[in-house]
Amino acid sequence: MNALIIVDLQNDFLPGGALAVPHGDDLIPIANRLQTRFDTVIATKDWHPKNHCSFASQHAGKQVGDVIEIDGRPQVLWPDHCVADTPGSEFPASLETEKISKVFHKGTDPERDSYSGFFDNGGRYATGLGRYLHTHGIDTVHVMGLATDYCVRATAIDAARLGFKTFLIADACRGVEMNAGDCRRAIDEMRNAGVEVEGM
Ligand code: VGL
Ligand code: ZN
Repeated sequence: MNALIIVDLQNDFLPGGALAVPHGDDLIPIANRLQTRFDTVIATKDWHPKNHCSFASQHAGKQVGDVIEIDGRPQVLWPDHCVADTPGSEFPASLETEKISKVFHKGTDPERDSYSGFFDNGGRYATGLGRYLHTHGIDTVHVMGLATDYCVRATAIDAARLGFKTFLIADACRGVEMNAGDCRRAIDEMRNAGVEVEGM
């Protein structure tokens, strides 16, 4: 069975938000249309405490865009974003949410970041998404959302690694593109991980 996974389509990632992804708002009508084609629709939300380690504000002398090391891995520092239970962490008002059967929150631990909807960046703690899909007999996932080069990338790669037949709906994703070519590279990495890229 098929499921649509909508990644991090939240106000803070839309134009005007704290970590705006260019043209992120294009995805609202696209998500509304795509949802009608799937029996199961799942969403992820970036959901941080206000002292989250990925926020530049938590590291003296550091700025947004700097890269530090957390747990032996490089960590990009972001503006404060998607703080749990704030307007920025909500779905946009015009997103249809009736068909979303479950929302998986990630990045909730102040000490670790989580780009993937399945695991934290160290791959140690599961969100429950993988188990949910298995329990519901879902073997195929179609991934869309924000941002191509971070959370979409990580979510699609983990889905493929976990053995789900995984499609990236490329024209239903938008990226941060901090460095030119980031989205292109992310798509290549997804392909190399066994993700089938459709819609481009
Ligand atoms: C994301 C940066 C920081 C994303 C989340 O949803 O792609 N990017 N937190
Ligand atoms: Zn985040």
